[in-house]
This record gives sequence, C-alpha cells and structure tokens, in this order.
Amino acid sequence: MTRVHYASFLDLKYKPKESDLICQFKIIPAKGYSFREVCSITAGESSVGTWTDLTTVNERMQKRIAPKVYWIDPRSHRCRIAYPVDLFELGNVSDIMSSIGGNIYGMKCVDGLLWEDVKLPKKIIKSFDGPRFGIRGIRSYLRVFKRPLVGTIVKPKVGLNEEEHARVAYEAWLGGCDIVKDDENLTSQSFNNFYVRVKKTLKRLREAERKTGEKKVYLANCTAPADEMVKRIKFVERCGGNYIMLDILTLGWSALQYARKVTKLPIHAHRAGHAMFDRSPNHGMKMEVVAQFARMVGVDTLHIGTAYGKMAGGREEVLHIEKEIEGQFTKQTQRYLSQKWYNVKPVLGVASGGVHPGIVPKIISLMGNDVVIQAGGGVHGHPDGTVSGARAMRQAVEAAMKKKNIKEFARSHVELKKAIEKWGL
Ligand code: RUB
Ligand code: CA
Repeated sequence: MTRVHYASFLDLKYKPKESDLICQFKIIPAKGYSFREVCSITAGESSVGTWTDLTTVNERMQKRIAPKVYWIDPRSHRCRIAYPVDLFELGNVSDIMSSIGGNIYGMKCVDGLLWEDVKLPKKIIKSFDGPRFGIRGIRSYLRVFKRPLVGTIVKPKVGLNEEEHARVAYEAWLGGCDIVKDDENLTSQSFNNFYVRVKKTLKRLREAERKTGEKKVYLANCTAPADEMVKRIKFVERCGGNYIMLDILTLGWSALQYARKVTKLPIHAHRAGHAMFDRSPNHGMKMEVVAQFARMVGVDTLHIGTAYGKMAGGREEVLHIEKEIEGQFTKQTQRYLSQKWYNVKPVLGVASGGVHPGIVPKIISLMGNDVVIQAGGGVHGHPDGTVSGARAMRQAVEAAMKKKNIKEFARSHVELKKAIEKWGL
C-alpha cells in the first residue's frame, strides 16, 4: 500500500478561535490507514493540502488558512476540525460545501465520513440574509400566536388538475388548516400548470379567508431551473400570493440564495432528497448541518421530521435539530433552528410525514407549540373527506392545548373520533 503524503493538520493543543468554522466528523478509515492520519487528510484535502508535498506553497498564506484537527476521540471515531474563516468566501454556501463536502468524500482513505455538526462563525453568518420573517413573522401574518400551526399538503402528490387542486386546498382551509402547500414533486406538469394552479388556488384562498375569518397561506412550489424559479416567484408575488416553497436540496444552495435575494415572501423549505446523504449512520452530512445552512441563508420554515410519523429519523435527531442540548458537541455550538444566533431570526420547524390527528399530542409534547404540524394523508384520507380531516387536525391541536386526553376529547368531536378510529393513536 502506497501511503499518500499529507502534512499533519493534527494539533491537539490548538484552541479554536471564535472566528473559526468548526466541524465535527465521524470518520471510519479505510483498511491500511490510521484514524489520526485520515483526520489529518480530511482537514488537508478540504483546504490547502493534496496527496504530495508541493513546491508552490506560500508559507504565510498557508499558516493563515490551514485548518487544525484539534480534538479527536478514536473510540467513537470522532474528530473536530477548526477551519480559519479566511479559507472561505463570505456569502457563498456553495464554496463552503465544495471545500468541506468536496474531494475528501470520494477518497480511498475513507470508508465512511459523516459530517455531523457545524459551528458557523459570526462573520460567515452575517454575510447571509437569514430568514426575513422567522417564527414571529409567520405567526403575526397568520395571527396565530400560541398554538402550533396546522398545515396540509394537497394529495395525491401529483395527479390532480389545477381546478381539483384548488378545491382540495379550499376544503383544507375551510376545515381549519392555516397552511396549504404543494407537494415536493408537483411543479408544472402537463396536467397541472403552475401558473394556472397558483391563480386558481389563490382565488380559493381568499374565499376561504372570507368564510372562516382566519388568515391562510398557500405555499406554491416554485422549484425549477433558476431563471424559471424566479419567474414563478415573481408570478406568485404579482398574484398577491403570500408564501413560496422550494425543494432546497434538489435546487441547490445557489438557487436558494438567489431566491432569498429576489423575493419579499416567506420561504418554505422542503428537504426532499436529504436522505440521500443524511440517512447513513457513517457517511454523508447530517440534517443538523443542513438546518443551520438553511437558516443562515434565510428560509422561514423547514421540514425536520416528526419522530412519530412515516419517515426515518428518531426522537433524538429531531430534538437535536430543534432544541439546544448540551454535551453532544460543545456548549457554545448548540444552535440549530431556534437557538440565539446573533440577530438571525429563528426558523419554524415543520413536523411532517405520516402525521395524523392521533399522534398530534405526542408531536406537541416533543416539539412544543412553535411547530407546524402538517398532514397530507392524515387530512385527505379522513373517511369523510378533506374538510373533516382538517377539522380533526385542529381538534387534536385543541385537545393538546387544553391538556385534555385526546380519546376523551374525541367523544364530543366526531371528526377527531373518526380519524382515531381509522389511524389509531
Ligand atoms: C407528507 C409529505 C412530505 C413529507 C416529507 O405527506 O408529503 O413531503 O413530510 O418528509 P403525508 P419530511 O402527510 O401524507 O405523509 O418532512 O420528513 O422531509
Ligand atoms: Ca411530500
């Protein structure tokens, strides 16, 4: 086995600076490589190093921007690397991703490389816009200040025409949903044109607002090639729409940054595709990392899983993203969506995926009231249809807010009762 030569980036005496970008990795070295060696290669390859020594190095610059592996725990295969802020271009997530998530992931020396956590320094955070609305902004718009917000995804995901889509949305609002969104894979298909759908759905939104006296939002999925995405965002704005939705990971960070710049509307972030890289326990990039970048760029709501629904990702993971927990990384690095982060607004987490009224109290007791509880099948699969499904969701939220036992509450709330009969608790 020929060993690649890398300068050692290991410096266990190094004390990270406030201005450093710090990453935690779980590293499984390939056969023939030691853990310490691969930690060093990981730091080197994502910055100034390569497989051989070089004749072209500017020593002064090298010193300024070379990262340090300052903490290792070979037992758990974990290390932490501090990257000097000058290594990166400000205001450019793609650059950070190409550095840290670049070459090293494809190298023979790693069997597994999991980017578990990140602490972003103020200078980088401040070079982005952050959420325009955040939790408070969304709540004020909807005039719902205490209870969790209730949302739905029009279902089936795809397969309804524009008129049918608008009708399902209307019924969901009528029954009590605050939020109606498109699904991640509904963009502008031959059977459901984006522009026609948005017009029709917004018309029904206004009708639902008049009927219910409540404010409502429609999250129109503007996911498309960047030029077309902007066209769609502008169309939503012109039509008096009040929210856009983007599949942030399949679009990419650049398009998300672009969208944040061009729109005055709140941005809902669907994380479609995240499990392609955050599901394996030993390889990829965790949702905790994605969440922080998404907040920094400036989404207002973000899917974070439910812990109880149909999606993988347990209680721990969800809590880890949403709440501050100590000890996992370092005290100063507890952040995620709602932690204090200079003046960056907090993002509202969205619990979605296999949600139905019976599990609403569990979700609220895990995530608190600052959450969007979103059910697609759990609304439109109600035995009596969408209006009843939405009512049942609101009733479940009401039961939890009043600290009533949901089963007992359902005795006097027929929609909730039927939902529980179908899906259980
Ligand atoms: C949920 C749904 C969402 C999932 C994605 O539909 O369509 O796309 O929430 O998962 P249903 P996640 O309510 O019918 O299951 O939010 O974990 O990314
Ligand atoms: Ca979906």
